[in-house]
Amino acid sequence: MIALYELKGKGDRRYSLFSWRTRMALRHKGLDFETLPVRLSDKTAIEFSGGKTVPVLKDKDTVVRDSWKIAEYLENRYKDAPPLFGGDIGRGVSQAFNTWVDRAVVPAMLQVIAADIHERVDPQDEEYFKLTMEKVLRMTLEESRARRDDAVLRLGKVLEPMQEAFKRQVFMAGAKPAYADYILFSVFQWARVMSPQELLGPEDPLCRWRERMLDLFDGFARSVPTA
Ligand SMILES: N[C@@H](CCC(=O)N[C@@H](CS)C(=O)NCC(=O)O)C(=O)O
Repeated sequence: MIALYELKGKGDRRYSLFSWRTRMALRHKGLDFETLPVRLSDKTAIEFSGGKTVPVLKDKDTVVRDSWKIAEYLENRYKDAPPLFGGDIGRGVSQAFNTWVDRAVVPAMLQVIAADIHERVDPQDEEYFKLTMEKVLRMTLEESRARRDDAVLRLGKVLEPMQEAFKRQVFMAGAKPAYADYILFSVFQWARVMSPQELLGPEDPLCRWRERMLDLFDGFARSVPTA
């Protein structure tokens, strides 16, 4: 069976946003998999991958690290299963979208939820998370909490184009969900699993899309431990 190495927080919360891209991609392809929890600060558990980040996917003798490379691997290896990209053009556009989400949406969300994540990581990861995160944020976690209202406004600005897009189409990929949806959804699932803040109002087109995503694969992403 395929094995997915991913982060585990308190109460068995699976909070790696990049792993959520892979989780959804595996379900999209109809592939069974087991998940192997690792701690953020325990790099020995994933040493075999040659890197220091999750997700790592192991499929028999093949080891792939990095969510984008995993998506490409699954698409190439499981050609007969439903497509994640829909051809070369879809793959190119999805990769560009992946980069934009990582550079624009992920940092904007992080500024909103960093302090909440810290409260829910594995206790043995708390110090490591605080040290690395405060370098990324260039402020303490306490300061980030105090500046949260501004961060929520900035996140709203970043997400505006997506709200417009969902007024015109039901999924990022069009009529049916595909990898582009899982890229954006992973950011909201990260927040859902690790932060009690409600970031989307019920009338927000993004909220309606997120509900559709949570319904996919028999409520796969809905039925996990959350904040
Ligand atoms: N580009 C990578 C990013 C992976 C990544 O940054 N993963 C985080 C967890 S969500 C991680 O493993 N960080 C390790 C660390 O901070 O030491 C991907 O898409 O897989």
